[in-house]
Amino acid sequence: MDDLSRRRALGLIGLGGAGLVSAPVWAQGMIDLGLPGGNAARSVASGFPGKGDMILQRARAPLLETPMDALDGQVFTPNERFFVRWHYSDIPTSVDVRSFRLNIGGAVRRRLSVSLADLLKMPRVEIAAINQCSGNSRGLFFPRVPGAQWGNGAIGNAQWVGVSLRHLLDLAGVAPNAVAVRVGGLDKPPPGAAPFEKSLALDHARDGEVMVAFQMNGAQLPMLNGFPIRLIVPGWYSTYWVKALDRIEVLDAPDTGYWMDKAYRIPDTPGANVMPGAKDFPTVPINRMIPRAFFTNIANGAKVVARSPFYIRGLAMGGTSAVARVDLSMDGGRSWHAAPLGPDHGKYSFRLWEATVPAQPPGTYRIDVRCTNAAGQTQVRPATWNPSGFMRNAIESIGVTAA
Ligand SMILES: Nc1nc2c(c(=O)[nH]1)N[C@H]1C(S)=C(S)[C@@H](COP(=O)(O)O)O[C@H]1N2
Ligand SMILES: [Mo]
Repeated sequence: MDDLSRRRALGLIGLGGAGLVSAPVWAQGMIDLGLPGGNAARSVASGFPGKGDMILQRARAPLLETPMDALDGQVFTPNERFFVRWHYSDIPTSVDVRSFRLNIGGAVRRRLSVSLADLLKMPRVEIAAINQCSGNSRGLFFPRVPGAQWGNGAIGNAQWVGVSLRHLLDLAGVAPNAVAVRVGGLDKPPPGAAPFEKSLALDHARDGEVMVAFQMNGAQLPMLNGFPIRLIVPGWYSTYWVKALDRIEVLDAPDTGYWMDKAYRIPDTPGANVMPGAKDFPTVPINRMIPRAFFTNIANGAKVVARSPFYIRGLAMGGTSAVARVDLSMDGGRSWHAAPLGPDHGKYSFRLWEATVPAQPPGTYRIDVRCTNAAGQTQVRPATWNPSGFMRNAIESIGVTAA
């Protein structure tokens, strides 16, 4: 799965020249997550079932972030390095695959109770899709916001195989007055709290892309990523990607549950942007993802050899449209240069980008990366802001010192 094994010879991209930026300017773009030793020194844990080294945000309920090196050089994120996020600590630790049932009910002609054996016999769909937490990169928001202080690693991409939600809804027969589809999983709320349930508008649920997945990168789902089945909502933030899915309920009225009505809402403004301190703005449930690009083989503060070209690469995503281009700048965004892209795995997948930066004299440089999708959406500076730290789409930067 190493796209770079197919790497073609690259020309030097036209970066540099007037690209020298003084340290104080680029330093403003660098935000430290405020942990001892800086971003690179966050604690790493390897003791979680099915997981390798992960950045430990919280042990219970688990919040495990993917280190950038696990995202480097490949578009599909290995299952054992895929990030983990649960809200409630009572999560499934084992599932009896023979007695497990996915129940489908509510506004349907007939209720269904589907075994895993039944599910595996149904027609399959397959899609490459990025799973990204709404709060990915929240730790980079400024002014700072409360919540899990994710760096850029609350994201992963996988090849998913499963059964389309439309197929299951057709088997149950959706009632004419249905408007939405609510899903829930095996994790349990503490007394008095609402179960973690999310819903999609009926047309979205029936678009043929939303699926109940039982396979992730050719293997069964890791327990912590929702074994035995989870919802996949291509192009949408992962709050909708309900794990350990055990119930689907067709609703004849909009979902007014806590996790749709109160949580995971964004300002109803372009880019979900509000002024820090703003209150009482209208909100909508978070929904489609937007373009992003990341550096994966080089981090802020990297040292490179002066007067020698150096190779940089990373990943880009388009959100709900394909990655159209990834551009780099070394003059603070005055000029942009297209980076060559790796193979296309579909519009919901990561796409690899790479570049060779021409030799630079000794000094400190800022490199910016920006993705634009086929619908013309792109990344911005200054960064947008909202009090939940959702939907970051700032142009990402790293500072590099050539010496
Ligand atoms: N059952 C269940 N599904 C869930 C959640 C949860 O708490 N319970 N969290 C959601 C959120 S907010 C995220 S970011 C993703 C994380 O998916 P992952 O752990 O597979 O990376 O799961 C989603 N699905
Ligand atoms: Mo999330």
